[in-house]
Amino acid sequence: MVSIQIVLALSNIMALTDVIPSDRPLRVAVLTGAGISAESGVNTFRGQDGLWNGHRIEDVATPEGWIIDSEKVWAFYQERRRQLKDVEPNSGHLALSELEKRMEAGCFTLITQNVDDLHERGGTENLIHMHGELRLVRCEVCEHKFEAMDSKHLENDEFISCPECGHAKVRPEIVWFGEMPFKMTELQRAVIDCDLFLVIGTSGNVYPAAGLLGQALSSGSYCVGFNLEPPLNVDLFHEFHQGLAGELLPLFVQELIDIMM
Ligand code: BV8
Repeated sequence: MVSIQIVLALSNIMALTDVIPSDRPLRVAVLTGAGISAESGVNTFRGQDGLWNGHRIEDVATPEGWIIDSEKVWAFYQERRRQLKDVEPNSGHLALSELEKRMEAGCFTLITQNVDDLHERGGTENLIHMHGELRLVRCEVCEHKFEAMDSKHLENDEFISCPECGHAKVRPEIVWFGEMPFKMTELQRAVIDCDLFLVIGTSGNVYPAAGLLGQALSSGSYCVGFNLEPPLNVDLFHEFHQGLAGELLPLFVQELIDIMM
């Protein structure tokens, strides 16, 4: 732990002080991926042999997969919804919500690729779920969106019909491969306008999420990465810290808060 503190303290203080504007509040944008939820017990996407919870991603996270085998896809998301009650936010989630509390209103945006609800349960408020939310389902006929977390929704894997129009089979409110991520304009604005861009717990495999780092860099943001392994786009960071988000983030956030004071 001491070695991490020395590394973080030395690199952060020298560079971060210059990032903070003298004439206006600091603006921070954050992008998180499955790695920030890993210490809470939520499986990441790419660690095992290309399988994810025992499934090929193409079979369970694509519109084609939904058409071909809706029962399999529905059961896959029902199981992940049930798991939400067994996991809690970890120190990485809590560190980010502590940072948001110290920022001026409108100066902190957290963009997550994750569909779990650990950031909001950890206290983050200005949050964009660019790949959707496990807790929600959507009617493909009338677009009605609602939470499906009651016991009546989760006691079995029966399809849920739309309470608005009666359509027999609502879909997960999830962005599958080949579908456009949510709120792209809003999140790109936050990334382009920020002074400091933090990228945490993502392998840099999936676009357009992985492309946000290049956009931040070209708009002059100071870009800092935190990941267990160097991600595919590691060379783009001004600073990269290798390790567990749950250990690195509390230290980094405290250093940043001390500098901002
Ligand atoms: C789109 C919802 C266009 C599902 C998800 C070729 C090149 C470039 C792009 C493409 C291409 N072919 C196809 C594409 C596009 C495709 C894509 O990027 N494919 C990749 C695989 C090549 N992208 C899309 O389809 C996107 N849409 O492009 O639309 C379009 C345009 C116009 C009109 C319509 C459409 C949509 C992508 C969204 C897919 N949905 N999630 C679900 O969750 O059920 S993506 C899925 O992957 C999750 O959201 C996940 O978060 C995301 C990214 O994965 P990571 O978060 O990075 O997770 P991963 O396991 O990979 O890595 C975790 C990291 O954490 C690891 O590096 C590990 O070392 C680290 N770690 C682990 N523990 C810790 C840790 N770090 C710190 N601390 C720890 N404790």
